[in-house]
Amino acid sequence: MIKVFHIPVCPFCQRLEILVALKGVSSQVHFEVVDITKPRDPHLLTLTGGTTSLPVMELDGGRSLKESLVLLDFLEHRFPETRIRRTDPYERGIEGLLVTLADGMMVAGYRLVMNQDLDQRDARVEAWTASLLAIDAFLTKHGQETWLFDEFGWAELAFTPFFQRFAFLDYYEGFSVPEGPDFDRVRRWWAACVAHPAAQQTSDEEVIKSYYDYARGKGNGALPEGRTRSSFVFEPSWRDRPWPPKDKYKTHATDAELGLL
Ligand SMILES: N[C@@H](CCC(=O)N[C@@H](CS)C(=O)NCC(=O)O)C(=O)O
Repeated sequence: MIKVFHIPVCPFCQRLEILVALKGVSSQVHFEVVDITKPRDPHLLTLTGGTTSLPVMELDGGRSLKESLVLLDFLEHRFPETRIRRTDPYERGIEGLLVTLADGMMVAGYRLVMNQDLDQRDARVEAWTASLLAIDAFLTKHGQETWLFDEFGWAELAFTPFFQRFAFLDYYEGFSVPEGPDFDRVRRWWAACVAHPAAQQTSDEEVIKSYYDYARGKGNGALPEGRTRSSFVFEPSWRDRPWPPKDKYKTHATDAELGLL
């Protein structure tokens, strides 16, 4: 049994969950939940070599691996019966190239949702828009009608968790993929990715409620000023909490208003 320590709603961790679902090996990979709002268990720090970010994979013989793309590669080779990566060397290179664009888009999207300064907003929107244009151009050149190749594959599973997190941009910034033909290709890909049956581990509601602190400029369990409970706490469950205020630049909700007490 392979054990993966993960944070629910973490997009990097969800990449692994999607791959496991696509391969149909969920009975052979156990996902153990870690509460990001509490100090890390020393055992986890041993597995990661001291870093706090997850996912991390525990293997037999005291071995471990981390970094989502490394873990995806491990699982692809460990369970070769259903191949998700392309086997043709050139096509494999193309999907690898597209995956290199995921980080830039992720950073630009997170910088936009975490922005607290209205004067910075246009520049951050521009950076995020530029990252989408690059993906659109890549898909227009190399992609098929919907997917990069003939079905939801390696590149799709690397991007989809972030497309789903960007429900927070729509909610807190009133901003999604821009209108217009320059974005048609990436918009079509995005819509197909988030609707794929293997990628339904989270929902817009869970993302929007959990990432309220990001919208207030604080990531990874850090607390915005005046608050004592993170929006990533497990109890009360996000399901039982009210929707947070949308206007992150003006309204700063308390623990009580967020239903966190
Ligand atoms: N490059 C890493 C990034 C993982 C990452 O940033 N995970 C976040 C959650 S989304 C995390 O563990 N944050 C908590 C922390 O760093 O303490 C990967 O691809 O696995």
